[in-house]
This record gives sequence, C-alpha cells and structure tokens, in this order.
Amino acid sequence: MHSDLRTKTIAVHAGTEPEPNTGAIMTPIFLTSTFVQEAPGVHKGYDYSRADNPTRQAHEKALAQIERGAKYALAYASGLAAEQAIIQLLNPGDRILVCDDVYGGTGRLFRRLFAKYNLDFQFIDMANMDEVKKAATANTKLIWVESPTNPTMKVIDIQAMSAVAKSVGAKLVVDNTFASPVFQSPLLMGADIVMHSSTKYIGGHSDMIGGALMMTDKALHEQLKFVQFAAGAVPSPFESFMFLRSIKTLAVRMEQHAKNAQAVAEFLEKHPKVKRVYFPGLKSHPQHELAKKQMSGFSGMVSFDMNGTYDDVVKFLKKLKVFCLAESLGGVESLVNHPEKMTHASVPEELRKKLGIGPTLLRLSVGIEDTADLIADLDQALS
Ligand code: P1T
Repeated sequence: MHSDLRTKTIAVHAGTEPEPNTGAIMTPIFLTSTFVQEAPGVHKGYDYSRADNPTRQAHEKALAQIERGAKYALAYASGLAAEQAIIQLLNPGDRILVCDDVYGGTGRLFRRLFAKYNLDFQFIDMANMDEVKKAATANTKLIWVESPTNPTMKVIDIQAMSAVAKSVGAKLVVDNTFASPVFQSPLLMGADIVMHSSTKYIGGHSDMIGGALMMTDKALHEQLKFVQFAAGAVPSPFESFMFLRSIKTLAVRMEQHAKNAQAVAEFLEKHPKVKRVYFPGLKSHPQHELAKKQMSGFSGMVSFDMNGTYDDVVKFLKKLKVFCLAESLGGVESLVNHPEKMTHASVPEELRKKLGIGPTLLRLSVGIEDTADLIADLDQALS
C-alpha cells in the first residue's frame, strides 16, 4: 500500500489482499489454534495462533497502514491489554509520567495493578510544561499522553512531549483513541508508540473489544511482539476479521462523527442551560490553536457541564431518545456517559474535583446519525 494514497483509499484496502488459494477478495477467518508441520519446526510460517494467525496478521497489517508513520502494528484483546503490553517492557524503579486526565481504566491499571511492581507513576498536568520538565528525571522511561483527553478534552502538545522524552531518553506513548488514526498522526510528531482502544472508532459499531499498538522502530516492534507472544493477550481470528471489515469505513465514519460533533458543540455552547462545553473544535477551547495544528479534524467527542443539579442531569438523561446512556464511545450510534458515576468513578475524588469531573458533567459520543435529529434530541431534553 502506497503511503501517498489518501486516507479513504488506504482504509478501504488496508491489510486485505485476495486469498492466494481461491481469490476470495476478503481475508478468510482462520479459526484454528494450531497448524500442521511437515517436520519439527518446518511449517508454512505459522505454528500456533497465539504466536501468529493469518487473519490477525492481515488485521495488524491494516492497523499499520491506517496509522500514518507506522511500519508495524500489534493487535490485542482490549485497549487495556495493549497498554499492559507496553508496561511489561519496564523494570522496577522506572518512572512513568502520565497525563492526569487519562481514561479512568488506564489510571486504575497503573495505580491499582502496576504500581505494586515498584513502578513510579506520576500523574501530571501536561498542559503545564514546567510541571512536565520538573517531573522528567533520568529514571523516566515512559511519557504517557492521551490527547484529546477523556473526558475533559485537554489537548496535549505531542511535539513538545516528544522533545522532553528525548531529553531524558524516555519513550513517548500516545493514546490516540479519541482522535482516531484519521485525525491525528502522533508517530509523525515524534511519538514512539501509538495506542488505540480499537473498541472505539476503529471497531466503530459497539460490538467488539480490542486494542492496538503501532510503531515505526523495528527493535521496539520485536520487543512488543515478544510480550504479545509470551503473555498472549491476543484477539481471536473472528474479531480480527470484524476489525478488518470495520477499518474499511473508518474514514467515512470519522467525517460524519466530526461534522455532527462540531454542530452539537456549537448548539450546546449557545444553550442557556449549558454552563461550559469541552470540544477542541470550538474557538473557546483553551488549546484550539494547538488542536488545529496537530489534528486534521476534531473527532466526535463532546463533553459539557449543565447548569443545575445532579437531579436535573438525571431528568435530562431520561428525556433523551436518540442518545443512549452507556459507557464507551466511537460507535455509529450516539451515546451519553456520566463520567463521575460511570467511566471515571475509579479516579481519586480529589483529582476528579481538580479536573472538573463533577455531578453535572456529561460526555457525548456523537454518532453518525442525521445532524438535525441529534440536535433536536438534545434540544427537547434540555427544555
Ligand atoms: O475498553 P478498552 O478497549 O480496554 O480500552 C480502554 C481505553 C483506553 N484508552 C481510552 C482513551 C479509552 O477511552 C478506553 C476505554 N474507554 C471507555 C470505555 C470509555 O467509555 O471512556
């Protein structure tokens, strides 16, 4: 696949080639755990599906092709399994700088599971460069960025973080889930690893859990490939097939998500019952200029604070007809989430308060429905 092709073309063809035995245009689902060998160690390139499977290989090839700047990709059973694989590269005593506004489950994985292995996770405000530089000590091995962040849509300067990472010899990881590979290319801005919860935009239909890592460096790919093989958090061949199918429409879906989210954010910003809207595509967003520089679209996630009390929020949620109350994001259908009580309930209370994740904050995953229907739904529920 030529990297000078445009995103919509790459997405449609990514990873798929006609199957050599039959000419089938779609990659078959190789539902097999093992492969017959001619003699011990002599086989056609596959020996066991945890190590490699032809359907997963096509899925990984597609992931590498849709994330600009990537040469390699690895697929995982979930976004958190992909994150876990990165942490498994570290040694006790290593420091990891994490942006303070990460997905609640990412914080939980680091604080409650991996901190006990003597890994030093420092959660910091990455919009504050002084704080970042002060925390970047010689034993810092990883800088972990999520941009835009979940749920308050902070935009972190990826190039600036890459410069800090290089200055101390650390690797830069960017969780690119919210932007999707269509709107942001962290590897071209100095990131070493891009991570996705492919459960979200890459899968796009709220029917699968999956994760992905993309990278440029061969040695880093080999290290992570070993972790994938040794620890085994792989997707099934069926899921790999489904992800291949989803990737074909990723670019067209993202276009509609972004168009709808922009309209919804502008509508909410003008509404008297709304206190504050968090969306990088609004001029009022504190890092709007940075978002314009490092993203080619603002994606489909919009958070907002309602005027009133938690009870008013619950009434509003009950009135919605098109938006469904559910965790997750990035599917074709519009969802609404209450971060404080749902996705970010595991964030320490003090940090939640500092970030502004309170009782009246809601997060919308704006789907690909008709724009006017989405606005009408929000309008009737607000009034
Ligand atoms: O759920 P999983 O596929 O394991 O991915 C975890 C994850 C990682 N990074 C980001 C930015 C995420 O948003 C998520 C999952 N998030 C939700 C389920 C949510 O509703 O925010």
